Amino acid sequence: MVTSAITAQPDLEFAAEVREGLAKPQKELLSKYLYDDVGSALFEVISVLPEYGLTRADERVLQRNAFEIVEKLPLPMLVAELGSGSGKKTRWLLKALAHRQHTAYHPIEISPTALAMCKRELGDIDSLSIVGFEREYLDGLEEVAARRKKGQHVLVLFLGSTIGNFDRPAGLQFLRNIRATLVPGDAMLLGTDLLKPVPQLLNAYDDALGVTAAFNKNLLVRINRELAGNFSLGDFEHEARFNPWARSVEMHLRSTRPQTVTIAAAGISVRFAEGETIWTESSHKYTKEEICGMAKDTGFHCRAQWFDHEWPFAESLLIAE
Ligand code: AVI
Repeated sequence: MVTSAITAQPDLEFAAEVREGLAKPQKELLSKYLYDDVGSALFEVISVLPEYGLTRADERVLQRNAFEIVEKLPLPMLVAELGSGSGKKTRWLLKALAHRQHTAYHPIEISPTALAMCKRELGDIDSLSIVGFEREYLDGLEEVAARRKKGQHVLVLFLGSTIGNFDRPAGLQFLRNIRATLVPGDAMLLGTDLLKPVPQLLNAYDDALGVTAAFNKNLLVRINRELAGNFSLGDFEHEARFNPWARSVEMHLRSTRPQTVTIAAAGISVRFAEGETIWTESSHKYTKEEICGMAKDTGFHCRAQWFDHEWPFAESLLIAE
């Protein structure tokens, strides 16, 4: 069962955030807008591309270590997953957990399509009940935490290195906000992509087939459709670059000629110089030690970590202090 919907006016908010982002000296669009239905479908394709090992690494670590992870969890517990996506990567862990206790699983997603997919994907697991929340992460988590019964802990799943899409200070603040909704002894399983050679990272965000380029450019298509923009797709190209100071891969859209773009519903006309870019996303990469440091700084301790060695990736079990 999927409960209620957000009733904000996304178009007004979208228009305001596009206006604000394109007025900055380094033009910027928020990465959350990459994920409309088309963007989410393209991301599913990215996750099976040979160049992009992140999602498969996440799944492998969870599949190989599911029983050991469950051994280390404070039971009984209910599970909240922030940004479940299709739910595919969570299957093994939920199966292992449902083997030990009847498990209430609460995927939290702003996309109703993802929630429906998740229910379809995981609906066959015995001793698992699924109640999804169509909410922003922290609002949804507060609702889930309020459902805990006496003596029950909460496990927060934040997988797929989604934390990497925050810059480092914002990532820390997000962990602090999560901690604030938990009580001591509650747990969080955090999936993070680890630093790897720059050429490998750049390939992962600029694949030969151009799926990531389409994922990035879809943001312009979305602005054209939803905000009456007139971006000409042929005049922008996808670019992935490594930022060594931020230790992140950045996605940009580069204007290939001087041009002016009008976005009627945002009430703006924006000039682009040749070569100027719009920054659309950052994916931060971590070391395993850094993750435990982040846990310590935000009110958790790192109880255990599991790794994938084919595509360096870590699953860290953090316990609220
Ligand atoms: C969802 N997120 C963790 C992905 C990442 O790797 O940062 C999104 C993505 N962007 C381009 N490729 C994948």
